[in-house]
Amino acid sequence: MGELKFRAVRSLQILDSRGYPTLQVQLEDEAGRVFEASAPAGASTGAHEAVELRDGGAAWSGRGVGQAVAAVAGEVSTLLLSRPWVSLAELDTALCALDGTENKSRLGANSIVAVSIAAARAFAAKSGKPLHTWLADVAGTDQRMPVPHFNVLNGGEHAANELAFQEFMIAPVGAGTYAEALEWGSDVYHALAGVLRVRGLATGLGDEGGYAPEISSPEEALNLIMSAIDASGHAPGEAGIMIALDPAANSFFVDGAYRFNDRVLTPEQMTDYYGTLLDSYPIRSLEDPLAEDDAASWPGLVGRLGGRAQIVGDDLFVTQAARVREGVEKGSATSVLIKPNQVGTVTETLETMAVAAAGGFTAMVSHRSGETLDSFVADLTVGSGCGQLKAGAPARGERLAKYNRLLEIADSFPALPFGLAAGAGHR
Ligand code: 2PG
Ligand code: MG
Repeated sequence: MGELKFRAVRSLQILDSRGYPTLQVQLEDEAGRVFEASAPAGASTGAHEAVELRDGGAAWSGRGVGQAVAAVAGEVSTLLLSRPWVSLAELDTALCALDGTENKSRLGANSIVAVSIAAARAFAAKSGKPLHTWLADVAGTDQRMPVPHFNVLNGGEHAANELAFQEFMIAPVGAGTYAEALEWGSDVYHALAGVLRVRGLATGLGDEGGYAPEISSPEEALNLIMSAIDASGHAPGEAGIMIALDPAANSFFVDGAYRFNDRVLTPEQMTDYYGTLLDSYPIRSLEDPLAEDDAASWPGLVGRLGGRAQIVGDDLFVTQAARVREGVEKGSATSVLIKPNQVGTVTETLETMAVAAAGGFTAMVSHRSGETLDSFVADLTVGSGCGQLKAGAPARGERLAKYNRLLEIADSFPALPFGLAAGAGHR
């Protein structure tokens, strides 16, 4: 396919969807084509994530990315312009070597992920293929349109309410096409606003575009969503709309116990509690049901609930192949959440997905709570064929950048299959 040569590397501090600085990168190839990418940022981050480079100090509350911008304009640019590149794997490996740390802390995972994604776009363009198809070729995977998981009700660290669980998602698994799934999700999202208004609850939004009403218990949230599904005219369950939760349990695991509302639960009691939720609601997926510091309790939860719902590790695995491999061996989960900026490069992200697939785990690709208009995760989801994406509510530009990109792909490639991949059907 020939070599890729760059002739310019540019970087810029921009603002993300929360109004905090992040990094935009542009790579210009020898034909003068420009490929852009920008880094997302999490709020509920895992302890083992690759590390962002932030300036500290008083400006921008310490969140400026001037050093990261300078690193890309300086050292990274020198590397990228120094020679032609045969593959993204070669370029990503060289980026990691230039950084030289275990956790990308010297150049910053924010710099590295933006460069890696922009480079992936450049390689795809050179091949003459759309990004998702090029990614599938590199990974050796079959493309698939995903079931979108819309985060319609926000709590935890993504909202100012008292709700401990972070994300309440709806998954239109019964839709026939991606476009139909988006329509059903939009229907429920708008119906939920109506349900909240009728009950006198606020319809202000959390960080990911879901509503953030002043409620505090998971059951209240689930009941509101069930009412919204009903009001939308769609059916709850496998033929219609299922629910997925990301409690992000790290945030309420304190001194060895899960503490929310008036509850103080041991890991076993927390597992029992999820069992009662699975009995009462059509929940298909539980992400970070337990804390990363409580890793020893995960296999027990999988043993008891893993046949009834997909158990997804986010903070537990932080998109890192070695951690997923360990999780497969221990039976800590049945699925991995995939966020490219948790590991740093596109190549490492694809490796983690390959390890998950080889171990019989499913995968769900994810945005971050702080986002930009970059839609890379949409192409990654289709190219990897994992069949599941979560990118927030079906509202707000930075979330719709991903969902609308999927519409474009579906429109251009109508023969792509839609739905959960084999093995992801733990309903
Ligand atoms: C999560 C994510 C994305 P954050 O916990 O799954 O929804 O949140 O980006 O804040 O880590
Ligand atoms: Mg999560």
